[in-house]
Amino acid sequence: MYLYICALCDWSIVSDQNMAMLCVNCGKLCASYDHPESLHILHADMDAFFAAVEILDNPKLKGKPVIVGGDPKSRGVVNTCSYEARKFGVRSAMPLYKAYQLCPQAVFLEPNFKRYQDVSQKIFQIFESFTPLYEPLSIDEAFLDLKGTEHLFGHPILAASKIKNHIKIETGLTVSVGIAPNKFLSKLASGARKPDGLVIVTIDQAQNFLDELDIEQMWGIGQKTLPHLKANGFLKIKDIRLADEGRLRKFFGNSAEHFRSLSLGLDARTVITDSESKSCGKELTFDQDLHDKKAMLKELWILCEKLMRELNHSKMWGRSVHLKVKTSNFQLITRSVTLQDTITTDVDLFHNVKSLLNKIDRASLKVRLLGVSVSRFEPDKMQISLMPEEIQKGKIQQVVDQVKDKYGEQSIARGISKKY
Ligand code: TTP
Ligand code: MG
Repeated sequence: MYLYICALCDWSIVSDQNMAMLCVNCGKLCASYDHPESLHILHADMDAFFAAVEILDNPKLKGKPVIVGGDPKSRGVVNTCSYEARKFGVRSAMPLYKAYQLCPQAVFLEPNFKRYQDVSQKIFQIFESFTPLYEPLSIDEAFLDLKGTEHLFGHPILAASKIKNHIKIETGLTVSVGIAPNKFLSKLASGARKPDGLVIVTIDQAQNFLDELDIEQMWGIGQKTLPHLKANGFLKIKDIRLADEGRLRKFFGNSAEHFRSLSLGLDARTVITDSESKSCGKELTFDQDLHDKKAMLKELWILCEKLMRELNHSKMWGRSVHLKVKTSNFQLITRSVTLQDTITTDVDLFHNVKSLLNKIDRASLKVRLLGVSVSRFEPDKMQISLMPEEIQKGKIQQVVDQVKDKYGEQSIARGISKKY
């Protein structure tokens, strides 16, 4: 399947043939995109965000190198800078004195976070008006999954132009957008032609697009690992794709397969909305490290009971359960599970946490902290079950909560608490 879009008037048509298509309105040659149904993940990132807001508020700064961060004689760092300042090598997180050395003629400004937050809110309202399925990544960027919005805004490529226009009209700012079959590709696409870019990477283009990118662009490679990889010949993302199995394992260990997949343009991660990414949890640090499973389960039951009570009170029922274990030497171990239905009782929460604990190798484990949290909330959507035992469990939980509300935390205990 191919999608043809006219760059001048946005006329579009889908065809199963790959051919030269002329726009019926303008007679211009249309751009063509293979597998258009896969192009639904959009990444949007505002250009030089803090600096762009400052220039918007003071148009005299337009065209000048502008550095947001504060007084260049202070000990702070650069928040961001305009693209004019970037030509001199100034970058985010660089010490201000260094930015001054590189570009003394720049206008240095104190950040005004309240103002940036307000603009950010407007931008996210625009994202939300296109789809409820958006995942904020920071103050100025988000992923949007536009699947299913075609009847409202046309193909995501057309929706992307509309989003860019809306943002420009509502805020006066420019945004760069990438559209691709997955998060990894769309994020790289949005950064490929900044500022004010719109880059589409189709399945067929993914390989060429990635092969040319420097290894720095690969997600998840830390600053410390980079020089080591480069010294060993991994300079481009292509070098990961082409490395043989043994070599990849040597440098990437257990993550070899993960990085290989990314280098091939494969990324199965879905767009997670804010309500899914938020979590609520309880944790406890112990005066003396815990060694045996029974002691751990006893503490976990207490955490589950407290957490579930809080969640029931705020009517927040989530589908993902997370267990956090910190060892005496500060190693952090986490295990998670996502369930079909939301968790509504402490007993269910505890059983899931217990299964997660069983997944951890506890031999010679000394535990200094345990934590339980729940995420992927479905607000006000307590799972309705018609199974008699589920109804029964829900009723018992309600009674337990009511008794505790009225007579205090210690007034009633489940049999389970006596077991551990
Ligand atoms: P970015 O989107 O990383 O940068 P940017 O929007 O300024 O520029 P680009 O066109 O490359 O996207 O970050 C968004 C804002 O977050 C940025 O304007 C300022 C702030 N920020 C910091 O305060 N410190 C930092 O180290 C970074 C990276 C960003
Ligand atoms: Mg940005």
